[in-house]
Amino acid sequence: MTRYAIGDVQGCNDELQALLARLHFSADRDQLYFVGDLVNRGPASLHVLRFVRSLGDNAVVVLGNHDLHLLAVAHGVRRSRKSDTLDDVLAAPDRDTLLDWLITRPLAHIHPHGDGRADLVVHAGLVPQWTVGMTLALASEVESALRDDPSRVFDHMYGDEPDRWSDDLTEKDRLRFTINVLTRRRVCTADGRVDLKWKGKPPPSNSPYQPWFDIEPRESRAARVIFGHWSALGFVQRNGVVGVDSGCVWAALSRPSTSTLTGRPSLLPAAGISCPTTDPPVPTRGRSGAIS
Ligand SMILES: [Mn+2]
Repeated sequence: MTRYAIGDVQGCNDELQALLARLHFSADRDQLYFVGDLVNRGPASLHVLRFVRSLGDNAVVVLGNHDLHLLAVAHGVRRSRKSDTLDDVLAAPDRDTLLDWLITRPLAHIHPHGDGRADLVVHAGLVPQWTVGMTLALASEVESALRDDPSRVFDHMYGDEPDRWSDDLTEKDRLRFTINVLTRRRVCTADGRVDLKWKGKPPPSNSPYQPWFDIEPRESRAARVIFGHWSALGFVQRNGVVGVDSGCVWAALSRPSTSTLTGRPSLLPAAGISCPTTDPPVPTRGRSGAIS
């Protein structure tokens, strides 16, 4: 069995299928880890949802900000934005089946390797103060709240405050902060203050804000963290993390989809692949960015 981590698909079904063909993916044999944002911006969110759901236990999906936005729109808490491409999902005859499946996906997933190592999968990032255990507990609290009363979560989800972690946050603020960190944030300060507006390339080295995984000390080092959400960063593997959002949707929107897989690795809808479950790790394979 091979485990593949796949970056933000964002409705790019043709590119996803082409990537899986290139990997010789077998649903009987292999497992896919999607780092969130299955939907929106691209042209085929409905097909992506149907396909990934059909994989059953062979696909692990964590929720991204676009997935949560789709759910908030479906629950009538939020209106579609002009740039959204979610209408096919919202009008589908099987929309309830798909959305009921989507809303029960986790915000963080841990995969223990059995030898003391583990992979932690989230969409965007963590704060330096969170351990792996805290991250899973906070994600679990959001997952329970989404199951119990989704509209209540979505009502309070939008907003950038609080911008710093504290053990004393109220339940509502804790839910929002957890969602913002796990699904939206890219940079923070050494004391954990987040700037949710930051997009584009990482800040200059003299900025107090740095990529979340470059802040030391980071309490989540017990696991390798696999994440997406930052297409301008591209594929990154350092400091105990693997970032796999290589911006498929932006390449796909500006180029014919058939060219996507013949281009540079950064045009792939996924970069981080091949997480072997046996030691020693298989070596990096070719240009598609195998991780070990
Ligand atoms: Mn995202």
